[in-house]
Amino acid sequence: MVSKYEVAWTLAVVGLLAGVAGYSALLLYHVDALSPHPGEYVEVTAHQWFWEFYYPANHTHYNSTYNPPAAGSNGLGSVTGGALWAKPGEVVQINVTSADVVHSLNIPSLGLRIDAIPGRDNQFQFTVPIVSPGTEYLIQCTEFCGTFHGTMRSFLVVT
Ligand SMILES: [Cu+2]
Repeated sequence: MVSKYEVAWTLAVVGLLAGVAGYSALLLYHVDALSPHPGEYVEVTAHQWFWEFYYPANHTHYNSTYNPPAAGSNGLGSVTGGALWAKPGEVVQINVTSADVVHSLNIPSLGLRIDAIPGRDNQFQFTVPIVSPGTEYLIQCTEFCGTFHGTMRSFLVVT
């Protein structure tokens, strides 16, 4: 014979699991939701071996050029020509794709990584930390993409 306690604890567990499952499904949906009005929108195209940043708002393309640090210094080197420029606290949407092989856009200090895959647009939004203008965050390709993979760098520059 089934006791009323057995029925009660079975129903309690079923209710708890259903609640957790429902809440997880909602959360998963919202984690990937994109804001309809990002502050900055940038199309990023990975190339062997540089980053191309396209700002549709003013129809401008910038290609990054990596300049290695001077001999003997242990700096990161510099990047000229192209960067991801954004204001502090701004929501930035990036669409990441590749013109040749698989690359990966990584901003290690922000814990951000999006694969750049030929023929595919990977969309992502993130909020720029509220820091003083001029702060730079390293962008490094993290998918081995050939000879000069290690120099495929740029910066997120807070303006
Ligand atoms: Cu790469």
